[in-house]
Amino acid sequence: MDFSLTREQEMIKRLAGQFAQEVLDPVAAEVDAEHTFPVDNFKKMADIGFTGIGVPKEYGGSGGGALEEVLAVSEFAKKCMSSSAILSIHLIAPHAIYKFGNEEQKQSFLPKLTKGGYLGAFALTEPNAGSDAGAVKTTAILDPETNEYVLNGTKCFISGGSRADIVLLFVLTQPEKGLKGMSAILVEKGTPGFSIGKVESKMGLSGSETAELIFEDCRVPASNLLGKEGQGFKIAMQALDGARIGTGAQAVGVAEGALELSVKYTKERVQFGKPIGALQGIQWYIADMATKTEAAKSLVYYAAYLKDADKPHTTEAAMCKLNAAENARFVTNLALQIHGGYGYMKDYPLERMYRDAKITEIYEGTSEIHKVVIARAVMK
Ligand code: COS
Repeated sequence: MDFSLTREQEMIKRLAGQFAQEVLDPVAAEVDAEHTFPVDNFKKMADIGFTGIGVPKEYGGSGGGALEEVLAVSEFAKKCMSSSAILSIHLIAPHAIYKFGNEEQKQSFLPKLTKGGYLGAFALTEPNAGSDAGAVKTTAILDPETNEYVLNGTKCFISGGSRADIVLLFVLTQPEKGLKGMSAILVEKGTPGFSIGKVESKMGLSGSETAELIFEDCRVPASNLLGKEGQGFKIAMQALDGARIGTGAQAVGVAEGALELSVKYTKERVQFGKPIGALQGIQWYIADMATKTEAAKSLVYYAAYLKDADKPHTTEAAMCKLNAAENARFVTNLALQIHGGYGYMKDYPLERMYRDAKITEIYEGTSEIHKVVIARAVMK
């Protein structure tokens, strides 16, 4: 069993770490305070090739797979969770197109998403279809005369939705069949009948704008159907299997970032005549934070390894995401506690990391849903 990264993977990790330090860190607080999508950060990610991770070079991608994605996403999350989430969520659409798309769709959409600076979004959730993803109500009915799908319905809580150029949308093409009538369709920004509704005000992850997407008699060419009619639910679930590894990576990254800050602070902060790191109570905090984060990272890497080896990874993706998300909350909470009053102030990044970390227990499936997925597999 070899736990080491290859030279290329070490290089990606280093490059992503440097990018996070030089590009993301300086604007992370501002992105959070202004609640704005960091357009420049995303364009720079595209210029370097981060937005094409997991897609072969022939389609404008940068190659690599789930582990390379994990490395980049984690490094970003150490400094700016919003930017890390933007990358991780963006990658769902190109990965799904690469896996399920036909050659024409790959040629037409992938280069834009991998290196062209186009942002992708994943639109499954609806007001009444959250954890119960099969309860989607948005319809796409084929008009045989024009060979277009006519879309009607509303998606909500769509990460990056207000900025996305290409939306991977889940709809019912045969509403009478329920989730077996679900299909995946690609919708481009600017398509008549497609508009942005409410942009949410959130507790954290403020740079990753979360929006409502509204479809009113929106006509999309039938050639934008990804895979076959009726395959939508499985495409969504498989896309989420990958996305959950990405969320696990975000959670590991934010925990690592909070731990690094805490270690530094415990050496600098003097109370009772000595650095607080000399106090055993603080050492125990640091030991727990480091051990649990290392364990969370191993599980995320393992799920990524399974995905890259083309092995079943639904359960491990759920496990790694569940565990890393719980750990991110645990570690950012302790990191804030170690920083005391300073940690609670907006002058320090701890309170932002604490707020941002919470979302990893909710999006791409709640912790409770992951327990359902895991228990079903274990108890089968
Ligand atoms: N990969 C491939 N196929 C899958 C799958 C996966 N990971 N998970 C389920 N399926 C298939 C099943 O095999 C089943 O196929 P058959 O009918 O051919 O047997 C079909 O999909 C329906 O599966 P299931 O019966 O398990 O569906 P449920 O309605 O019980 O839902 C959960 C399953 C709860 C796991 C699903 O709804 C889910 O993941 N919910 C959370 C949604 C989510 O993460 N939302 C966040 C969106 S992005 S912020």
